[in-house]
Amino acid sequence: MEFLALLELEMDFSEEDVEFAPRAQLKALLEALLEEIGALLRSYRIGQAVRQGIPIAIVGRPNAGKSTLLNALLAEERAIVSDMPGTTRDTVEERLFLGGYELRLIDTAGLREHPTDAIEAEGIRRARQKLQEAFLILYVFDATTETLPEAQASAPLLLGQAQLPPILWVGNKVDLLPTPPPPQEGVVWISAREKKGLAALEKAILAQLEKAGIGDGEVLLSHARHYESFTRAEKSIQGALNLLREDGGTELVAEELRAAQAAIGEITGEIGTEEILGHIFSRFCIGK
Ligand SMILES: Nc1nc2c(ncn2[C@@H]2O[C@H](COP(=O)(O)OP(=O)(O)OP(=O)(O)O)[C@@H](O)[C@H]2O)c(=O)[nH]1
Ligand SMILES: [Mg+2]
Repeated sequence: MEFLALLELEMDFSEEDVEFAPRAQLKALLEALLEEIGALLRSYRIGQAVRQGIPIAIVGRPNAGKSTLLNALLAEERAIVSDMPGTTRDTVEERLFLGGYELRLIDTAGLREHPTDAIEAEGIRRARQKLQEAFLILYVFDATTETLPEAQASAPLLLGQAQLPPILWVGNKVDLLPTPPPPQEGVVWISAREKKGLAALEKAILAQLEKAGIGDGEVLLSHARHYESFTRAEKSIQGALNLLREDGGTELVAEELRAAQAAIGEITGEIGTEEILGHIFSRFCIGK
């Protein structure tokens, strides 16, 4: 606002050829602004998730106990559980409040290389699709049939994608093991059916979310309208910066800055010309 006021002033005194707005300072300011706006724009994905519920996908082989885990976390019998592999066919989504966050837990069809029928194949396709929007994957494996390294080795093929969100490994059915597995970094051992190890799992989920940049006290963009306004502000500021680098005309630079100000003003409230003029007259004594 201040620089815009100075530029306006320069234009009023254009015949005198004075520079009220130091260009190097203005460039540095615009560069800093671009960085700040860029960070805000990048925060939009997280901001939206925080507002709409953070998607967390529960995936793994058939019969691993994914639906049992969903029910245990929700403390209600939401998804059908059975000893038949391939019980969950479609994705099941439920909200869970945890540590001040609203989570969207997504139970999915068990993943396997060779589905037995077209419905199961479609369920697996949907499960893999859900991974794209998830912020975190809870990869559930049956600890009585697979070790952690085995689960980790087969997971990429089952998940079937290069780009994956962070994975939290969840070894289930420890109640059936003769001795409980030793604690290990990066894996949580649970019994979904006996509701054992759930507190540790919840803690691990929250730790992962914090690692992903959720809840570190940063300002997050969460509204599409704000995202759109900042995108326009970014474009105008970049435009002004390009002009300054090319020694573009003051009028054109001022025009871009006015546009940026108007875009930001849509969020903060209108920034009027009176304020700019107020700035001019509070700092300069203009007269004969
Ligand atoms: N002993 C024991 N059994 C479990 C545990 N968790 C799940 N089960 C059993 O394992 C079987 C499969 O559980 P589900 O929750 O339906 O498994 P799923 O991973 O959702 O399976 P799909 O939907 O077919 O992919 C059921 O018979 C559950 O009762 C556990 O912690 N301990
Ligand atoms: Mg299931």
